[in-house]
Amino acid sequence: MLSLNMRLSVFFVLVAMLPCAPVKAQSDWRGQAVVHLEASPGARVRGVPVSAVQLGPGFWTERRKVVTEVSIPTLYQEFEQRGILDNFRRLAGKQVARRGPIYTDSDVYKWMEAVAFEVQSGERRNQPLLEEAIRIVSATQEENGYLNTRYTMERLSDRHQNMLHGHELYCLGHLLQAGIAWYRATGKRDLMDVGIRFVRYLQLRFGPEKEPLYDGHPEIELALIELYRTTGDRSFLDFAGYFLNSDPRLKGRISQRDLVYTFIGKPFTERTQMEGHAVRAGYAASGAADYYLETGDDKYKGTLERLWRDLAESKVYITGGIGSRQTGEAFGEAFELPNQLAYTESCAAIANFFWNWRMLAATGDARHADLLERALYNGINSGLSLDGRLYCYRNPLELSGNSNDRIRNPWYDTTCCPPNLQRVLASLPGYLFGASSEGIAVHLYHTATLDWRLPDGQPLKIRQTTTYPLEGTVHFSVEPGRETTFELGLRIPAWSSNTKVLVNGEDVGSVQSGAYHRIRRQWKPGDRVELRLDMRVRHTLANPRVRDNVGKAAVERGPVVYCLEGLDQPDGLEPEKLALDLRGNAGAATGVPSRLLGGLPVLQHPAVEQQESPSGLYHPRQASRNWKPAQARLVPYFAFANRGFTPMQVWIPYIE
Ligand code: FUB
Ligand code: ZN
Repeated sequence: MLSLNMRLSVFFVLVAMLPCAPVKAQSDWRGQAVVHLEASPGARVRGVPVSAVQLGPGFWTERRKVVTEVSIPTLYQEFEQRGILDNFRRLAGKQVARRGPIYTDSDVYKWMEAVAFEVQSGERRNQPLLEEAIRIVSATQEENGYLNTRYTMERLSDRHQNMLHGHELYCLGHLLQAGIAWYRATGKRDLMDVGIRFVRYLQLRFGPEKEPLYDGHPEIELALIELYRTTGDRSFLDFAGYFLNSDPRLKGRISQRDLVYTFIGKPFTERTQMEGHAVRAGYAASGAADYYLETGDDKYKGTLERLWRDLAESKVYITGGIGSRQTGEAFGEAFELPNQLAYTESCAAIANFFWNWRMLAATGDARHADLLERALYNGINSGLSLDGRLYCYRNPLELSGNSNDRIRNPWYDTTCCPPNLQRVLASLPGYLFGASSEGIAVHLYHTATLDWRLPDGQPLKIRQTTTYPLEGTVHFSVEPGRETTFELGLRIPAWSSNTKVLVNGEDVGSVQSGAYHRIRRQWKPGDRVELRLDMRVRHTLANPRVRDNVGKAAVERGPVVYCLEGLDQPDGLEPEKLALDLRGNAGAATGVPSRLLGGLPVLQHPAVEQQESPSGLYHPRQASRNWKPAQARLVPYFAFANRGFTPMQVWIPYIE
């Protein structure tokens, strides 16, 4: 009599020998956006392909250049030096030990996805490395479709044994996303088919009426839904729904602690707040938004809206970072937003960005674009050093300048953030514009040319020219193939309180902030639009329930949050003795553009310096404080800790 395990093995070998049900890929691989919503019933705004947007000179072009020339090749070297690629070669016979944490395969896949996005943009410098990585990865797939360097050979018996913390499906999700991005770059299915074979393997064994399956780190949902969009195979969407809805047989099998930490184990629609591990919760919400976009299920929409409000109204940092607690890398309670202890992992800000992109697609609401822009310029952008060699895992809002706190590093044992940052920046052209049944929306401002089409299929080019976020003026030239009526929607950020829009030189009148300004008219080739955003320096206060920020203000300019770094302060001014002077003309800060800091201005801000520091831990309150006028220097937050160890703070005491 064969044991159960042996019978299962025979079964899987037989299944592997059956011809795999072919999955047709949608033919127009060139026309697919990062999140491809062409046929999605719940989408009000859809993205355009990365290849349809050519970025011109400017802020993100500089950042992307650094990613291409420095970050991507150096991370590949790190993978080689640290045996991460050898983990795959080992399965093809190389005599080495497996290295790295259980989820390290996913770091390679995210890196691959980043390069595939570059190729979508026409940047082929790193393509040979990617092709080599595809060969290495593909060679290790088992006959039955399984692929993971951890749960094999001497650890084969661990396979599927620890679904809660094992990351098998998390790694597969990233493999699928890499395969899809590569397919959309080249039309080549090789890597995507590797992922599909793994999914088929799972679908044979797991699911409703089969063995229950769950993933302790949401991610596969996003990937499966994108695979559905790419191939049209509905079983992938249903499989994602199976994870999101949670197998009813799991009820009672997952502890309360893990229900919170992993954000799985009960139906997504029963969630009432953002909690637990921030990346997991953010990816789960992104996957759920994808599910809504494909199914139009209103229960999902209601839950998503509720969770989003919970986040936006009480749990997001001003930098767009999320996750307050280092323990469990988790959300805290409402308004629990410590600065120095903030966990704010780069991946968590990215999850916030992904989620808001999908919410924007579902609703068309500018608040989602505002939040994703906030995360992009600040909490995500800070994760990559200016030279592209170092990465933040945490992105705190205050640092003591202690050299033990090595906030930027070339590598982390858990190196999830570096390739995640790379894939976001590589895919960025795909996030500037949106298309709807009414016309085109502009979500993000940067010099760029969109070469796309109108809903009726006729070609349309839009060129934006700007130095944003250095300045707030954006010029558009609109080039439809012929004269035609459609809507051009310009996002007016909530922070732009005095905005002007001119069409062919004529002021359109009042413009509402925090909304899309929709210009519906008959456009003819050569029409011009000018947008003038309000780039005055702003002072922002936090709700007093954020105890760390009481009596402090943050300084913002456009989408960029500023911070104060000790090394910039003149005459040895000590940051802890300094308060911003908001009396009189609070907007008196002036800016001097600095090449060093992403080309954005360093702000000279009126301040006061406390003369005597009272000694001792406690002291009587003084009736009047002895202040001396001073000038504080502020730099963009994303550039913090690029010039050595120095104290830093985003929230700064003020007098008024
Ligand atoms: O568990 C995989 C990744 O490692 C998570 O997304 C990050 O938060 C880090 O814990
Ligand atoms: Zn990370």
